[in-house]
Amino acid sequence: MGRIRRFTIGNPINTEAVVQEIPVEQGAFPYFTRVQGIELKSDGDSQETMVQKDYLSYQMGPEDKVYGLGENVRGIDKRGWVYESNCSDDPHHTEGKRSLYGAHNFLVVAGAKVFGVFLDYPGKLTLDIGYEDMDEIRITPKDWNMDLYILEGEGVLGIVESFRQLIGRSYIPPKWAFGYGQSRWGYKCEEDIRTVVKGYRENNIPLDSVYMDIDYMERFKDFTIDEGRFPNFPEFVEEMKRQHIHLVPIIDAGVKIEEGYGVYEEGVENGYFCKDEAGKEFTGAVWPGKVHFPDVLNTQARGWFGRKYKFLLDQGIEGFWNDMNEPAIFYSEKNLGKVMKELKSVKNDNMDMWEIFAFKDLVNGLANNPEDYKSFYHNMDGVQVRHDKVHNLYGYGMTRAAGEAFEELEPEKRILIFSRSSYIGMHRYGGIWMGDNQSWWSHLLLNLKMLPSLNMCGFLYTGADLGGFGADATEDLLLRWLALGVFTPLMRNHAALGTREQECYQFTRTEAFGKLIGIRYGLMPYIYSEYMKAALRGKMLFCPLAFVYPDDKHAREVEDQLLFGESIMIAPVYVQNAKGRYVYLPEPMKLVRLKGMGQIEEEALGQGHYYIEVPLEEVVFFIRPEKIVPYTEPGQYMEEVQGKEIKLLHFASGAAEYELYQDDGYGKDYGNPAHITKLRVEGHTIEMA
Ligand code: MIG
Repeated sequence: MGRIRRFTIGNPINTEAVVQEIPVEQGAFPYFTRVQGIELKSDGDSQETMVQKDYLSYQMGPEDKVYGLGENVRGIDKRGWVYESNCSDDPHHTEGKRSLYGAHNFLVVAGAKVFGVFLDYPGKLTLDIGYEDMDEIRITPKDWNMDLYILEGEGVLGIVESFRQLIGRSYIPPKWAFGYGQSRWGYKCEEDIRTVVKGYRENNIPLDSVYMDIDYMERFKDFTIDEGRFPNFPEFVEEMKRQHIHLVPIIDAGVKIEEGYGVYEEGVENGYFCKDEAGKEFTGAVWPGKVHFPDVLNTQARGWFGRKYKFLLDQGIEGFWNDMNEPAIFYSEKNLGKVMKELKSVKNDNMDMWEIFAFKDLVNGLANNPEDYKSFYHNMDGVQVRHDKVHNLYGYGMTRAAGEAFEELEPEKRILIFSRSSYIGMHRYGGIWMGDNQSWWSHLLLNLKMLPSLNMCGFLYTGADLGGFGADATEDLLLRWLALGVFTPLMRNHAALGTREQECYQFTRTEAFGKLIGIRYGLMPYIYSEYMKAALRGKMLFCPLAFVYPDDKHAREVEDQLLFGESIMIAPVYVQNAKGRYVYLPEPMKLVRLKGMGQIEEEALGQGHYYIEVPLEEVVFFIRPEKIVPYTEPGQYMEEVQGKEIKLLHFASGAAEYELYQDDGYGKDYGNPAHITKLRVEGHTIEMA
């Protein structure tokens, strides 16, 4: 095992990101130096200004690569950009952004020296990885109160494994949550959901869950059901279960202000909401109009909010997604008044360029305004903390609320929960989805690149909105995206209100969709086993080639292929109209071509570069030497796959072994050795193509 060293700067807030007690070392920390002083900076209009600099600096070598940062834009190698940890509700995941919904401050530098660094700091943190100076890492927190962990060990993988030990076991969802799910913002009533289920079942496209977006609620109030749209909800949940469908409702962070609404009234009575400077409930606005934010960083308030999920558990619900928990704020009551006044002063009948810009900026600046985040407070078990100092913990707190409550309310049963916003530590309580991406080919690739970075930070149960959330999806994009989604633990197609309908049955090649998603179910023995082992043993599920073949200079550069579990390498097609793609094999591998589970072609290939044809309807992957992939016959839903005969794909020349993990998919006796079955094959001489 590697070495973990902890250094404390100032007086850090306890985020509970880590689960191991590491003694604090005194003295200077290794690798980084703190640089302080005055710097002249040009502002882009050739104006020079003096700025105070104060950051942690690391001088990168020419060969250094920098991995990590979980959910973020750009590459697997993070070098060459400046990132921020500042959880943001931003639906434009473009290269120019610095922050998405999560804050995952873990990096591994790999070059002449290999080490990891975790900055346990819940405020805004700037991570410049070769932006100001191509060869320097500069890390700048808002204030100097943090725990800094330095990790050393056997290569990148060794360091990641010690980090995962440090932060504790990743969340494990119920098995049905590995099935395919359909979602869309806009399903409004029972009939809309029935139509979706019918569309899938009639076209023989497998389906396990349908997600319920905000419209199921009564005027967007958490823990309510609109009775007009869902006249008998428990009965409807049952009706869906009879068709083997799990309904997964959304929960938003803001609680509507409304007399007579129990959640609001209890929250006010007990002081469970975040307060402003004056000690009054802070008022922001989100979907329901004005809301208060539950103080999920306070133990009592967290317990209270978590127990509210019981309202839905009691009606047969077994899974949830937590949204808007950066927290997103459309506007605050206080700022709205100010902006309205200022708007009047710039508005006239003939606005010039500057006036119209000012006008637009004022309006756009209402949402997620940094000033608002400085204007409310948490009661962290007796200590008043201004929100911006702990901003990145809010989504973590909300999902922890749910996770802790599930332990109490359903101790024997796994409940599905995943969140939009997160911080390291939250990976123990739930998964995350990657937020509001777009129906763009570049976002298919971004989805792939984010997977290993998230795994490094403990987030294993994750996936992107397949087909893309914003913008209109095309049939080929959805097919290609599903061919990646076949491997992601969360496999969910989700789309925004107003975009083209993208349920698989809306397109022409329904048979191809059925076969493609069928592959997910067929490979479930492997997918589930690998997930469980990765979670229980603290390993990567999706791994960059560079981590496994560090001495192979081609493998080190590959950013569009990943190892998935111990046996498989994937290389999805992410370019429109491409008939296939180039693939690099760092060692001999067996190509497996699936035209649905019924038609499997195999071909052994030597190490090297190949152009591989991949028709739209097919899934292609590669099996590593002496490795096994268990599979089975697909089904229309998870329960239909459970217990079917296990068959083996393999690429073994000698005797090879595989540990198959099987359990009932609900229980929590994870460590039970009876869950592991050792599979063996006696290989044979392999003919290379
Ligand atoms: O501001 O609930 O990321 O998945 O469909 C949009 C509506 C609010 C954002 C989520 C998205 C969801 C949408 N929500």
